[in-house]
Amino acid sequence: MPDEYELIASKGCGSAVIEMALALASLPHRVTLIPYLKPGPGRERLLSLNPLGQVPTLVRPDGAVMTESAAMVLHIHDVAPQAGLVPSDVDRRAAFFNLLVVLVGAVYPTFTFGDEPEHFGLDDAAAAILRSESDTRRMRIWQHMETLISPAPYALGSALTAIDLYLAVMTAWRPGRVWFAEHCPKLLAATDAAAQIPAVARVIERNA
Ligand SMILES: N[C@@H](CCC(=O)N[C@@H](CS)C(=O)NCC(=O)O)C(=O)O
Repeated sequence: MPDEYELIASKGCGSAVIEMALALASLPHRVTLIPYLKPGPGRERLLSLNPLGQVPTLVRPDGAVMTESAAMVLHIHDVAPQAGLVPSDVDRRAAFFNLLVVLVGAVYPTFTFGDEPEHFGLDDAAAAILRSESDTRRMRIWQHMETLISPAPYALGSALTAIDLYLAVMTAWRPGRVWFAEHCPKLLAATDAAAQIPAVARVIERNA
């Protein structure tokens, strides 16, 4: 259907952030679930749209393809500003931009290189080191982010933004909730506030 977005997604992946954003923005869309790492027609199509083979990959109603979640969030905000995915005042926007880029430019790559380190031509020993070093680096980044927010109840104040959507998805990943509860309780509090919103809760449920 030409009037809708197609989100190429995998269960439990960062595509859930964009699924939440599309739902909150009330934009017509369909979700195509694929096993993003498994050779086959789903991955072949993904690779034809996004040479990195990553999800989320978003096909816009006019057929244009977007391959970066932060760009998708900013685009969805352009199309549906009433959803408030990006704050409107200058100070909050500055904090938002900083956190958004930390999430996609610092946190996400620790998974890119740590999740399947053997894909980078490493032997078992080197792969184990890369995984453990990227896990350690991620914990440092989260602890830095913890100092940047004061949830009230959302990461940037009384209104939910796209930062909360990333937190709702990414705090479920390594090192997991138990670690966040001990080391980053503010990030977890913002996560739990976001999870109270029905559209967010539905996507979390579908991705569990
Ligand atoms: N910078 C991308 C990262 C997306 C990403 O790494 N997605 C993971 C799944 S959660 C993936 O596709 N990993 C496979 C790979 O990087 O080869 C974004 O923010 O959208």
